[in-house]
Amino acid sequence: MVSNMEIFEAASKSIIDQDIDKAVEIAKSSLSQGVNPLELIEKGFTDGIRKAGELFDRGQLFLPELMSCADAMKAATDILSDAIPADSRNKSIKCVIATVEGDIHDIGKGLVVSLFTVNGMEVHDLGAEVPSDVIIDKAIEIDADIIGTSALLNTTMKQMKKLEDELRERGLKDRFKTIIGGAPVTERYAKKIGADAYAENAMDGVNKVFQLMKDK
Ligand code: B12
Repeated sequence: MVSNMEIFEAASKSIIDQDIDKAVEIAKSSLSQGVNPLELIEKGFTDGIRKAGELFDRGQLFLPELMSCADAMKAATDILSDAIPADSRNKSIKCVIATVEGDIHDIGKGLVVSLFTVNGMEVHDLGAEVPSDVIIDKAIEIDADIIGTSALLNTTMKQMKKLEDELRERGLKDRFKTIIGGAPVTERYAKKIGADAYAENAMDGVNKVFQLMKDK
């Protein structure tokens, strides 16, 4: 019998090895063995993509290889996200989610969309590289409660400040609660720019949204 720890390690390795078939096989077989899909995403596949990022950082992995790692990650997490049990109690919470302008990273944002959806929220996923005015216009159109944005680059996190500034300029700051996330983003940065919450990961995001809705 293979332990969960061994499965997480194999999942992580499949991403670093850019082995899409292996990643899919691990996702499928783990589900049939009753492994918690969220735990497998966090402790297995996410660990792998972060390690791949470190190798890239040290020049030991090139961009096309990192892209193959990302493809394997997406294939596995798509399967696992579909298997997370859904909760339909929070349909009244409407969210607009996007990766900010100039930033193509959408894996983390995709997990946020999946977890918000399975936790019963109505999620409007605008994709990646989305300008702040487009995000705000969509939030107005659907009468959103929450605007969630993701940034993975030091150079694009300033788009989150731009969004806050635009909300203030348009007199909309009190109408929507904002939540931000992504590797370079911190709680401190959220406070500095006036975002309502920061989330370390997708599940933290779900809990923070519930908290924001209580305070609303
Ligand atoms: C995969 C990856 C890519 C893939 C992206 C594929 C895709 N479709 O997303 C590819 C290969 C295309 C890529 C491209 C680039 N990348 Co890249 N990439 C990564 C890598 C390895 C992993 C990111 C990831 O998917 N992590 C896994 C997910 C699950 O984690 P996450 O994104 O952090 O999201 C979680 C939380 O942060 C949180 N969260 C995130 N967003 C939000 C939003 C909300 C609302 C909430 C509630 C929560 C939340 O919840 C998520 C799930 O738990 C990182 C390294 C790293 N450590 O982050 C580098 C990294 C981000 N990339 C980097 C760079 C430099 C680039 C490029 C500029 C490279 C180049 N020279 O072209 C380009 C970017 C081009 C552009 N304009 O955007 C740098 C950024 C440095 C910096 N700080 O500015 C990093 C840190 C790598 C490095 N160490 O050098 N990249």
